[in-house]
Amino acid sequence: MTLLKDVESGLHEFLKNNSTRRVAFITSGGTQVPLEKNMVRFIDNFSMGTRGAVSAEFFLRGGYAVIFMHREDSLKPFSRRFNNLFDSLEIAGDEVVCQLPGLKEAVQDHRTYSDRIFYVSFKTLDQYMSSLEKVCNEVKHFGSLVLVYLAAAVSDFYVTQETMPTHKMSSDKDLSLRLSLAPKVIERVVNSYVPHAFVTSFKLETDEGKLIPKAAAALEKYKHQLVIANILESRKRRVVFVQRNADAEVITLSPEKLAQGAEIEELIIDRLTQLHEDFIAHNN
Ligand code: 9Z3
Repeated sequence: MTLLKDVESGLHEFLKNNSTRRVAFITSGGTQVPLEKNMVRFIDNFSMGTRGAVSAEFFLRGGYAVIFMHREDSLKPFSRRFNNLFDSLEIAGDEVVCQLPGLKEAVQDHRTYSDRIFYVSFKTLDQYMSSLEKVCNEVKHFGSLVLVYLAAAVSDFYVTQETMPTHKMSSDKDLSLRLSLAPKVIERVVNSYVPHAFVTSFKLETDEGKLIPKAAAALEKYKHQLVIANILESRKRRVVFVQRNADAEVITLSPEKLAQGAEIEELIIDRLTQLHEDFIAHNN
């Protein structure tokens, strides 16, 4: 695939230019699952990629080089607040004035960090899986200096190529879908793609009672370094860090801070940077 080849050579160059830095490899946004080969219909999910985009900003501010692997058209660092840009423009003759608070700073930050962030996009689950492998291959030699941050909302189910109809499914009768369980790529990430990296996955649930047991089970199964557990509804103000052989750590953003515009990703990345630092010290 030429597209992936371009990504590989661009990424190679990027990593050469950032060879003295720690690397945060972030995945962000939702994966799409096609239902037809000539796709008209698909399964998708809610994620806009806020978690990944905000986290990327804090990793950059913390000195990391960032590989931002995101769903096409999902939110990106610095521009993420300005999706409704055109609603805020005042146009007088040829003059365009934009009074949006923070816009100037965002443009400045975008420029400041442009040499330290590399973008890779995906849309479908297949593209997500193959790009994940390619990027891991490129960063592998950074060893423990790589922090993998799997924030993308990845589909657990998909339609296999063998069972996928070629053409648009007809709508003259009820439709039964058979979805297969998607492979858990985290297993490959930890055991084969980047075995020396610090790997953080996210666990998303809607039922509080299942959150910590599921996070702990994922850690036990894949033996990676950290699961950040979050509930859909409260994800912007509360997360739990779950590690093996340590007590669960709750991180919360107070209502006052939230109202002032603070973001929980700042606290997440602060703590994560410390954990990564310890990890590097013990693995060098
Ligand atoms: C998350 O849990 C992220 O925090 C969110 C962020 C997707 C909730 P937003 O895009 O939301 O900021 O609105 N991501 C991981 C979800 C996931 O798919 N995890 C899988 C699992 O739980 C695989 S690691 O099994």
